Amino acid sequence: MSATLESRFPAARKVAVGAVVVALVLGGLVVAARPGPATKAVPGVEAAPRIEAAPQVSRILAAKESNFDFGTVSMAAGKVTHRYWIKNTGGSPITIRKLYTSCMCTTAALVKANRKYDPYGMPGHGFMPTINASMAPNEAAMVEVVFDPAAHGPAGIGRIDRFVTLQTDREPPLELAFTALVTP
Ligand SMILES: [Cu+2]
Repeated sequence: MSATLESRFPAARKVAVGAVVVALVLGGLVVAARPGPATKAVPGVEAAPRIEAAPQVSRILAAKESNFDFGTVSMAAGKVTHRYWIKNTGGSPITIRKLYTSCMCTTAALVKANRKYDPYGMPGHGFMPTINASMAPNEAAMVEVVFDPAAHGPAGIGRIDRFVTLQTDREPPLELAFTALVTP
C-alpha cells in the first residue's frame, strides 16, 4: 500500500514525515510552555482511594489450586494430564451439576470415591451433559484434565490458556485454569 502510494506520489511520504516532525516540535513547545502540574490539593476533594485487590471469595466448593502451568508441551509427545483437588468446605452436601471445558482440545473428568465421571469436553450446539455428582461435607475429589496439544494442528503452536468450569447447585461456577507453551 505504502509502496504503491510512494510510486504514484513520490512526494507524499516526505510531506507526511515533515508534517509529523512539525507536529512534534509544536507539541513540544506547547508542553514546555505549560505551567507545571498542579500539586496543591483541592479543598474538599479527597484523593481517589487506592484500588485494592479483590477480596478472596470464600467458596463452598474450593480448589486447592486453580491455576496450573504445564510449561512446555510438545505436540509430538502427545496428551498431558493434570489433576486438581477440589473439596466441599461447607457443612452440607453440594452437587456438581455440570463440568465442561473451554475448548475441544481439553477434556475433564471428575474422580471421586473410586468413581470416574466421564471426561467432559466443550459444550457443543447448546448441549451440555449434566453430571449431578454430590459431594458430602469435607469430601475431596479430583478433576482430571487432559490437554491434547496436537488437537489444533500447527495452528495450536504457542502459548495457550484453557479453562475448566464446574457448575454447582449453590454458588457461582468454580473455574480451573491452565496454561502451556505448545511446541511442535
Ligand atoms: Cu483448544
